[in-house]
Amino acid sequence: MLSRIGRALMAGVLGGGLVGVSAVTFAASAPSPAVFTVLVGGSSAKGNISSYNYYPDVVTIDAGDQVRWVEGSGVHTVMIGPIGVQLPPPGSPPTLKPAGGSVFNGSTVESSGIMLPGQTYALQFTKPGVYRYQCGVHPDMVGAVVVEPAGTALPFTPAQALKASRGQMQLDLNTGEAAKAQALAAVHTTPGANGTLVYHVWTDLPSPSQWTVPLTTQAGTAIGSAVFAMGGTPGMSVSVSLTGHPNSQYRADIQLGASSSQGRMIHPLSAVKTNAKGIGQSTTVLAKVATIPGNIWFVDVKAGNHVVASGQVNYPQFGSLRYWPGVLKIHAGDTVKWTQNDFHEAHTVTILAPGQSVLQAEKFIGQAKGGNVINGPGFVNSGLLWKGMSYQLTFNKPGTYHYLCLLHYNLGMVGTIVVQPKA
Ligand SMILES: [Cu+2]
Repeated sequence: MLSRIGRALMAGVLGGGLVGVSAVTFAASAPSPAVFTVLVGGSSAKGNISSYNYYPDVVTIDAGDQVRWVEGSGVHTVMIGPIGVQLPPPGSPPTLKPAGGSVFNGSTVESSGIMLPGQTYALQFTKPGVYRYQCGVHPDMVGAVVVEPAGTALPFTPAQALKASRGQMQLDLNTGEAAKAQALAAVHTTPGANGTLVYHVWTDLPSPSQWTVPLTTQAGTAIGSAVFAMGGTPGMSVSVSLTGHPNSQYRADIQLGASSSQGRMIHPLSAVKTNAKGIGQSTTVLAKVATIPGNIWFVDVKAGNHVVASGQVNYPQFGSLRYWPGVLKIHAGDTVKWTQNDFHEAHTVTILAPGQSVLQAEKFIGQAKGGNVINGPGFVNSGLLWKGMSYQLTFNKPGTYHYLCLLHYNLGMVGTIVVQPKA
């Protein structure tokens, strides 16, 4: 379904006259200026899975139209600036404060400040262009607004765009639900010292480290794929495989916000040379790119300047704000090792001392406290755990130990270790 949306979007943009290719368009019947809604963050019915995306994360509008962001789940911001201008890094003070007004003319920096569920933020766009925007809290949460000249026929009406966006959100949440099963299956033990066991607990959920994007012609025929492999050193590799004309060369690149957007290319990829059978493959390493954004990238394959195939990168963005498993039974002397899996967030593993409030404990949020052995009630804190980091704690005394994440306890990120007497 999503690849169809991607193609419809691509066809619409192509048909909008940017490259002079005629294609099916969906003429917007909304009043002008139209108001396009973008959902910010999502969560599953049970609340265990959160998604880190803007929906739709590419919204195509006409100059004069307004985009209205509606916060759905979690804590996010919207920050946008001129094309090519580096915005302040997420988490830095300017990204968390409101800035600007209600009109974006392409040359200012506009910021919503912190948005909580139910809050909205609206901007009218007056200058055509492709604008990337970001969340000031989550480094990999980005979106794009494609502003066409006033009067251009658009790929989606506001109602159609909203409907497509719910599909995007569901894909992210469904992928997160599938990762949950993987998380629970990963709980295992390894031998510890003196006949004890080490229990391996995951904090949050891992995102796919590899992602395949089908490359299709405008008519919808699949001619190849682009495979993104993350977590490599350095950065990410992108392998483009395709079947085309024999003994030919095809250009490939990554575009922002739409296929075939002249001047919007963000990463060139190595050319693909086909053999006598028309089969070719190339691999490009993007050294400075660690993860891919949700849906704002398009891979284009070109013969000369003509786009022969394209694919939208629908990379799912989700997390869980949970420990897996939430309740664990061990024996005195055993060790629990937590490993942080998600790149969207940092978490802590924190046990409060008797009578200690979360507010008191939060003063030490970034500091490891209490060591790696707990012999009874007392304050223990992992410090901030980012993706790939681990923390371990040996429990010597039987009892029930409740722990929490200092950043997300109020969203249900709590766990329990039940320590039984030595077996
Ligand atoms: Cu957390």
